[in-house]
Amino acid sequence: MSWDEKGGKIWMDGEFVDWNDANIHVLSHVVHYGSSVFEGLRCYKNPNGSAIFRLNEHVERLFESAKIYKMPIPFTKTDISNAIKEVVAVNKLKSCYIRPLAYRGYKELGVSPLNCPVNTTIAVWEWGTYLGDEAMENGVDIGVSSWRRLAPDTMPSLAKAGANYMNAQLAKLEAIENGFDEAIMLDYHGFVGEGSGENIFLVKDDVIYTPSLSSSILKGITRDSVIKIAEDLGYEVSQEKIPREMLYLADEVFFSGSAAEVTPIRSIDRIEIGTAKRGPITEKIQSEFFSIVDGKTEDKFDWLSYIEY
Ligand code: PPE
Repeated sequence: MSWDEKGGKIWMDGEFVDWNDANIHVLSHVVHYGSSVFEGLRCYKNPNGSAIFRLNEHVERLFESAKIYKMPIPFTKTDISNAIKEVVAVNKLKSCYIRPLAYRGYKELGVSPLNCPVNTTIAVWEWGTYLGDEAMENGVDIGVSSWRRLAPDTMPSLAKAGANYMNAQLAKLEAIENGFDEAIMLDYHGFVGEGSGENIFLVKDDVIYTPSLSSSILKGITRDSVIKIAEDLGYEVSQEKIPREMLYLADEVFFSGSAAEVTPIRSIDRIEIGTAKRGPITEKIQSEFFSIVDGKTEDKFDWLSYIEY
């Protein structure tokens, strides 16, 4: 199940459909108005089996995103959790990325989505490191985008909606054009927000900082995992408004995300961060994160849901 093979099955509204037949009509509401909400999860293979990381939290957030957009998903949370596990098992994948998505489908066009059905789909594929294998050790180079995050009274950042990623695309395209691996966007007020697909953390004098939810960010589940791991390791973690220049002065900066996992950042706007390589606290958190998902340490936070094949 990869984009090259185009094999395997995709779950669509309760049925398993061949990858190549998982199509929708071009006049579906979502195609015209971006009316979708989605999730991204990872399943990790470890010596005890294969386990999905924080399944319940992702399903919960999918339903929260749908609630904000008044999109009634015609399945229960348990149905979706079971379907997520099933689609991994049916595709016989041990380690993969999982993409559940709910969207307004095909019935009529016009801005109001109310007459359009809500369809739900879950796809899986093998996805390696998000920003490159080498990045996990050496860090990435990022730049502050000229595009800001969504203003709080424009589109809700706490909803993981497909349309939010038009904003993310602008930032990502600009980053690529400028030769950066990734962008970091400021919020409407000029404080640090998040990357195109990641939350951000910085370390200064052994204290860990991350933007608060009022900076138009997604409430990242990896962000929450990093906070819990860091606190468990004895670090103080502060969620607050972060001025842009605090990024440059940090000892360490890193991204978190389901796709990005824990990725160190070595430069911002071509300014070296700390020693311009993965810092010691980033390394500790990253290694604890991978020890949990790889089953090397006890799953003390109860984050892993094992798949039955
Ligand atoms: N902010 C944004 C804007 C975002 O898209 C993600 C996830 C996060 C923060 C981190 O959230 P979490 O995954 O719950 O820790 N981005 C998803 C999509 C990436 C993509 O390229 O597509 C992801 O990581 O799955």
